[in-house]
Amino acid sequence: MAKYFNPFTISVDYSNGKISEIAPIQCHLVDLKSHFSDRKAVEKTLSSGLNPLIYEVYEAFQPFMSGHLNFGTTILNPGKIAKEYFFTKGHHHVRDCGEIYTFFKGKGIFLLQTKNGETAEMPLKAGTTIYVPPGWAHRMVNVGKEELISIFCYDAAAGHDYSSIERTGFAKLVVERNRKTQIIDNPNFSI
Ligand code: S6P
Ligand code: ZN
Repeated sequence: MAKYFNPFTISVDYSNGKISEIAPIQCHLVDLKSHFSDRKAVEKTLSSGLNPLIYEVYEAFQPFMSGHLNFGTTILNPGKIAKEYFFTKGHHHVRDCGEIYTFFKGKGIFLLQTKNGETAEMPLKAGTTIYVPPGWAHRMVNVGKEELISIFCYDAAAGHDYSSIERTGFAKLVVERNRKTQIIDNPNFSI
């Protein structure tokens, strides 16, 4: 008889999003070089010797496994490169599936877009749960002064397509202008 997969628990520290049983995946500025709109500002920061940690992801399943749900936390630090707030890379899923995020700390904007050119932007704060339907690329942006922390859940076999976003960019940028958070069109976006 086939052995069933063993149930398990993890411990999420809701004050900082860390999960003690899991080693996080870290994403620094150097990993997002081609994603920020002001490349000169990125190069200036890196060449001054700074390479800030932009976000960490703790995920229960690595590698991805069919039939399972992957889940874990994302901790996106506050900060900006020039006028643009820190964000996650953003991706489509290879195998289209929905995804749920619940935010429990911080303030942000969730950016979504389809390959048809539809876009959506959702404000985020502690208590916001967002459903991302299949087909929507997604990125979160931290527009607050503290970490933006969420817990996510999606099909563990979905896989990630980062290359589409690397090629097109996101249709919208989230920037600070005149001390206000603004969502503007990305002049370099192309489908
Ligand atoms: C995975 C899920 C999250 C992200 C994480 C970082 O489908 O959406 O775990 O991986 O928020 O974002 P990104 O775009 O770097 O994977
Ligand atoms: Zn995803």
